[in-house]
Amino acid sequence: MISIQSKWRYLFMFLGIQLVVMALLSREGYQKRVSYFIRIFRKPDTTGLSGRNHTAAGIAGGDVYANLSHLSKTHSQGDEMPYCPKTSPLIGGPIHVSFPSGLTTAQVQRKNPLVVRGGRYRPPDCEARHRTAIIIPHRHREHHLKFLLYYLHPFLQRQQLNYGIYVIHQAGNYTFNRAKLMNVGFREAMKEEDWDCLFFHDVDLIPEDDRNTYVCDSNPKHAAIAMDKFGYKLPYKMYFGGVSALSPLHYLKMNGFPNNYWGWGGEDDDIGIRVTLGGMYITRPSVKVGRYKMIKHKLDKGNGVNPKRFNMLAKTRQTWRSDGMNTAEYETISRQYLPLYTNITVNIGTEAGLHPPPPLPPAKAAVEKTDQVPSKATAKPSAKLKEGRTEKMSAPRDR
Ligand code: BGN
Repeated sequence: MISIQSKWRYLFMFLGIQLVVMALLSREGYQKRVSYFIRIFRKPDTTGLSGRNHTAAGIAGGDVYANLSHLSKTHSQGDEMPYCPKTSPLIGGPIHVSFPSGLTTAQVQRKNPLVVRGGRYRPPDCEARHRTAIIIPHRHREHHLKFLLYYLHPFLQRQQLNYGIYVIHQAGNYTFNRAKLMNVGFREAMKEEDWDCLFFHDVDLIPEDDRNTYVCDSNPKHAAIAMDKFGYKLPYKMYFGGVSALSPLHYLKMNGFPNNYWGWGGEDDDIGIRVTLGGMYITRPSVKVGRYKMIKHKLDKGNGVNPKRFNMLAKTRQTWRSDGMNTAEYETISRQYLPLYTNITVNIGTEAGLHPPPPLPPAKAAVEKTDQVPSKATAKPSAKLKEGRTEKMSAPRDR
């Protein structure tokens, strides 16, 4: 018969052998499997939004709100405020990004007490060296916007920027036009402030490293060089999508962005070509720093793939001077200064113009069999739309 004492002895021996085996496995390169077992016994992070963690590619990431809490609410007065240091002491490198389901806009507001009306911020303790506007083309992506704001506000505060966030919301249900909305964003943001840099930012891309500074270079900058969806690599050499940064001068040199890319694809390539046509080149941060996590989603309704994009891209060289910020027509429907951003809702019209003719009654349409007016061009402007202000951009300065 085995006594109780010897039972304990066997149990300890068994556990000891287990530990030795795990140590050996770990030494032999099975660290991943061992750490998997260790993680099972660790207490999970219930909020998913704080603390250190690992991104998809295994780089440690910190809490984006760490080291911001000590910033005081009162701005220093008068001339004596010194310039912020060239490199912000608040920058911490990799950021942990996750998307928990319970996040609310009120929580994002509470986390950002120094952000004022319209989503504006400037460092409380020093004079910012840079003024950056973030332009976000938007429709039906409120959920993504909430996450972007949760991460972007502290990210920009850590960089000690004077910044403002503009969400440019396309009114109506006609096909989405990302590039034209960015033209609107440029014009509307520049009306408010002499921004020295504009970041054109997709709503579903979250920066994962705050060393990716949101300031402009001497040439247009493509910031989203390494996205998780492309395996943290540039998908092709001329890629200019996701997040890009241009100074007002860069923007004028390339006549802004094209207005006629309706639907998904090609407009970012057109913008990339314009950089070269404007006599400039594309700069990029390193792949280590220009990392982004994309919030997963399906292709939106109203943003189907644009079948004309290949033909249009082939003609950019001929069209860029006559289609761009000098021809972007739109009507501002509303401008709201919300606590976390400025929301500008615009009518950008359809392929048939700003005020497309109303659709023909079905019987007449069948007789005429016309296919000149696209079938979706039914965005009849409402009374509210008609009240809006029509904008036509001024011609770019000669280069
Ligand atoms: C490209 C798209 C881009 C898109 C990237 C990444 C085109 C034009 C035809 C060559 N370009 O293929 O718009 O951002 O993929 O998804 O479709």
